[in-house]
Amino acid sequence: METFTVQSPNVLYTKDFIESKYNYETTKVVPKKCGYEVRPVETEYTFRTERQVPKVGCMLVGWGGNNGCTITAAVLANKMGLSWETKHGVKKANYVGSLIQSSTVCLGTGPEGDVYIPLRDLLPMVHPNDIVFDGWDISSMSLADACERAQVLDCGLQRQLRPHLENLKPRRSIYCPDFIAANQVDRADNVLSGTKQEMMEQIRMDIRDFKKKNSLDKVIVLWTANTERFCDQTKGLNDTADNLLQSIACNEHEVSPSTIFAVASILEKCSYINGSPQNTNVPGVVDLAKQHGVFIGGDDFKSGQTKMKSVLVDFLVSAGLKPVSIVSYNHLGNNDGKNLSAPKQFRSKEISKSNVVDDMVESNNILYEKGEKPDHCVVIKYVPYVGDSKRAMDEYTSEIFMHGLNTIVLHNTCEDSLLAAPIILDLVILCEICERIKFKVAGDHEFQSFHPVLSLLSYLLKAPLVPEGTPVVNALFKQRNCIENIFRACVGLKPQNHMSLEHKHS
Ligand code: NAI
Ligand code: DG6
Repeated sequence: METFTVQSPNVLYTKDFIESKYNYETTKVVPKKCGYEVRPVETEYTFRTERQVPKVGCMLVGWGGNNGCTITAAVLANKMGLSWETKHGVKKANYVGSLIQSSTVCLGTGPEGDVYIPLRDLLPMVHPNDIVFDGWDISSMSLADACERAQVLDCGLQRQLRPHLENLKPRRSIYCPDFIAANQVDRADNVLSGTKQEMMEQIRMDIRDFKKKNSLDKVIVLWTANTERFCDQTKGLNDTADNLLQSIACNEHEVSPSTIFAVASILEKCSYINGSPQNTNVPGVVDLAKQHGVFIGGDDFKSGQTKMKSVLVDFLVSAGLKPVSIVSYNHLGNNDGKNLSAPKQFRSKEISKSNVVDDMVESNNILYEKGEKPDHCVVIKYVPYVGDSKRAMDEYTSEIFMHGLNTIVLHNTCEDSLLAAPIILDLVILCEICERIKFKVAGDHEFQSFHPVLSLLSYLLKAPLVPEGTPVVNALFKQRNCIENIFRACVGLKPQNHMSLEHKHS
């Protein structure tokens, strides 16, 4: 049940739905010879959100990796209410770092000031403890051994979880050595054989098997496996859904494992999210997702350094300062770092980490000429000793008043997988609630879903995938406001405007 109900003639609660009539206000700008003509525009939407929370399964590709085993273990620890001893005292399982579980939103103003509720309570969303996990990995290790290999969670917790994790074994996966670093070959002892078509059929059967065995209403598939190199995007190969399906049938070399997983998921009507930087979602995948009305999302979890970047550069540019040089260096010693030490896989990551300030720069034509960008350099080094504890160092140089310079240097140390794991939950939970939201614009007869390219996930992803021809937003708080305000609209509440006019009367 919801923790609040909205009393408004525009909001209707039925047994199955929350329905809200919502006036969406935008501003249309027409450039004129001299200046602009500006018109406020109002569009009436009706949002309909299913209230029944389904039983959800999540299948992770790369289940035995650091992110995959960490999130599975952490959800289990939360579900079982576990605590464990550390040298800093007894610690309890939590969901800190999850946008949905651990951040709050202002609902409105009560007798004692603003009232904040968890973001998860804005709409009826799945609780992470209720998500069932499964997945694939080219490494056969049980999840218990994978946690030990990852060296992320405390031993005291791992010991308690071992009996529950040792029976969880990843399903065999698609291994095409050319797509990930050669240094991963030692892990690959759990691989499917056969043609790409046969392997895709197996993945589809795995999804059905998981869904059936656990009596799930729906499954969401998420790639948290190694970063692949970019695949070629070629006419006839992967430019349309038909060509892509044909290329899989012909066992074409350039169809990557991550793309085969995307196709298998879409054909099973399961949303598919790409947590790594490679170009999994080629035009043929987008086309197939549109044909089947299935969500796809990506690319590349946005965890630490990039989140900071998309806040700091937004702040600098919106404060009228001009970032001219951004240098981001990081070193890490986990298997992700090892894979990224190969040039082609590094290149995928370099691309996704490099375009994350474009929208902020383009928004200010006082500071930047058309096409002008700050210098932006991304370096990643593999240093095994530091394991999962990634070090990120950033130098931002900005031009300030009268050509002065301002250099800001950041140093960040933290467990990479503990930043990424809650993002997996947020992606799955957000994607799932979006599957239950339908809307129509005044005059429409039918309700529709969001566009299959689910840009609402942008907050959680470094290189947000958006519908063709629509703007990419990287600025973090715009991305967060988008989620919050769309959810508010679903319950008939206006966006947060921060005007506080009621406090500005004399
Ligand atoms: P990891 O290397 O520990 O785990 C990846 C797992 O994928 C490994 O167990 C590997 O055996 C498996 N794998 C490789 N190819 C596979 C395939 N074709 N099918 C099934 N399994 C396969 O890496 P980690 O740290 O868990 O990261 C996973 C991905 O998430 C990487 O691509 C990384 O770049 C990306 N990422 C991680 C972030 C973080 O903060 N940890 C943030 C942003 C992205
Ligand atoms: C080295 O940068 C390894 C990567 O997988 C990162 O840890 C990951 O992409 C996180 O990057 P960011 O910029 O979101 O902290």
